[in-house]
Amino acid sequence: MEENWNDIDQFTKSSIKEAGSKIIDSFDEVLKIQTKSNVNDLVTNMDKQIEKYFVEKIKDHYPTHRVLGEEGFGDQVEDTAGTVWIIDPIDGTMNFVHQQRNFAISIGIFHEGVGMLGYIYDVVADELYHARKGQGAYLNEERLSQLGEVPVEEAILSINATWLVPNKKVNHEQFASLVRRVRGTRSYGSAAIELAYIAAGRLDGYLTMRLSPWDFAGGKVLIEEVGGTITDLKGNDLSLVENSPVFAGNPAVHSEVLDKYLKH
Ligand code: 2AM
Ligand code: CA
Repeated sequence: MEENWNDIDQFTKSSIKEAGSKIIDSFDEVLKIQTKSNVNDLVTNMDKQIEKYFVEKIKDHYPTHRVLGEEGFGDQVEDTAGTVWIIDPIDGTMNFVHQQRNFAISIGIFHEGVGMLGYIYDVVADELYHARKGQGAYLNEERLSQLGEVPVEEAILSINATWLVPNKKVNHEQFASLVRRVRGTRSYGSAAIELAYIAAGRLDGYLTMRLSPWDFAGGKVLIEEVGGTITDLKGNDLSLVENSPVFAGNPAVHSEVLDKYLKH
């Protein structure tokens, strides 16, 4: 089926702004906080309310589209046929709860597995990153540049300290040697914001061990639109329906770090 991508783009932008206002308004209310997979994996009534808002609105306007959402109010999506929305209503819930900032709404819209539209809305900063395949990426009204070459020595790498102490998933010493080599490290606690910052050239690399499709779907469209690279830790394409470690970055940084620190 032919989609009207202009129409979908306008609809998504206005829905995201409205959802952002709902979240800001909720700062005056008492949050209901629950835990999910472990005591630090938080979910609030707002995560659920915002996802429901998107699912209901999308089903109303685009009944043939499927929705994969973190909180499970959308569809059971196991393949990428047709048009699929991949939504995280609040990425960085821990930041939302503890800091009331540094969280984002993330949406990627895919057609037959191809990323067509990507959005990351840093609600409190009022920064909407958006991209449409082949038509450029923007931060609010400003067009983002294609990513230029950055040497690893001048790179800012986003990585969580978890991966620099002994852990079950990766060789922390190899990561420590990379951290010593780059210019600096940061960690914002929202995968969506870290991916948006890669697209904007504010970060040059982002390494993380456990993301779900809704954490990276919007960022993938944005990053690819500015010539960045986003893969798993071996350089393979990310699946849109499975969890994966993620390595995103400036193409020069991505290729060198992959060869020297990750592939073997
Ligand atoms: P969330 O806030 O939507 O859960 C924090 O380091 C980043 O990783 C956030 O983007 C967070 O998304 C995500 N995250 C935290 N725990 C996760 C888990 N168990 N699986 C997948 N993503 C996770
Ligand atoms: Ca979330």
